[in-house]
Amino acid sequence: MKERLEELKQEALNKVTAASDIKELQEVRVSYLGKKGPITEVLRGMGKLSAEERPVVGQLANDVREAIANELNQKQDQLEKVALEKKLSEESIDVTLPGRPIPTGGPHLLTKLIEEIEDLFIGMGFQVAEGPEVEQDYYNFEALNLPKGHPARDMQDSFYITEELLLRTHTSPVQARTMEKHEGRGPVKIICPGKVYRRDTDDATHSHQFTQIEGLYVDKNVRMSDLKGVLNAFAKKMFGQTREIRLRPSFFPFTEPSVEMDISCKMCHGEGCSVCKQTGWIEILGAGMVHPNVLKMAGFDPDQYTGFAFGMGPERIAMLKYGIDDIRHFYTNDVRFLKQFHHA
Ligand code: 2U9
Repeated sequence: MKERLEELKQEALNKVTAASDIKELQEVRVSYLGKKGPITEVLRGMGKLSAEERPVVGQLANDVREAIANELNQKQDQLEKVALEKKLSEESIDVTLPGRPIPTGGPHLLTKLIEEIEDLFIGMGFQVAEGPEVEQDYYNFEALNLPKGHPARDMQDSFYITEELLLRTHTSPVQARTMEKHEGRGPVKIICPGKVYRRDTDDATHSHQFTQIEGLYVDKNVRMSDLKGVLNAFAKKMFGQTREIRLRPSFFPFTEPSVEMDISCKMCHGEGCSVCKQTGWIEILGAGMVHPNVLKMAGFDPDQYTGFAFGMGPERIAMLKYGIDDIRHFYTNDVRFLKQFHHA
């Protein structure tokens, strides 16, 4: 029996030495130290031994067991260490490698331009006002000196929802609503950016939906020269200090007198070229002194209060500023177009 135990010990230790991974080692542990293993088998046969031999063989069996278990544990530690080192080396990260760029979006060119224009006017004391895109006929037309039957409110030109509701055709109803809220007391000094809708067939210069920024300043003693000063400051900040402005007489139902503002052409410095259609000037916006009827309808006394208003199309401004030749580029969202105006 002693020889058998020594033999088993040697056999087990050889297998421990030969084991190359933890799984193999576990198999050795189960087969030699498990309940059905050969050492347990030897111990079962101890009943046949004499009383003197029994404790000696028992002690030896325990020593063999312990020796195998020690060897197994040591080998296990060693294999675990090797496995951990392998895993760590495989998973090591080189933090000095350059990162992979993640594509990011950004605000739309029009959004950025509108915010830029807002900032310019905020710098001159204006506040930003917004209102609904589905508007009442009253605020969109009636309150702006466009009574029912007026040629400028042709049903063909507007998206009507019901007889009294439509998609706003300009942002002017926001000014009308804001004035009404002031209950006849100035000052009202606001700019109103937003989407507007017209029943147009889309082409290079027309879109059924586009954006506007309109401004309104109503107070005592607001004069045409205030309008000219504000618009001149805006044009120079937006297009460059060397640009000149000029006002030409025009007509809008909601302003009297009305003007259109041009800026001098950057391309030809007033000489005449294709950009300015040989005139040396480029039309930028419309403006005027708020019509007394509009003041009255919004609850302001036209004998005490005067005001100026203006309106512009951010698409047109962007097209001039960046040489964009088709208004549809703003709305078809081709990323090759959009990306050109996206600087992180
Ligand atoms: C109130 C009183 C007056 C707003 C004005 C214009 C002139 C104008 C167009 C230019 C090109 C809009 O983008 S565009 O299509 N606008 O020329 N808008 S004065 O006048 C108002 C508005 C509200 C209560």
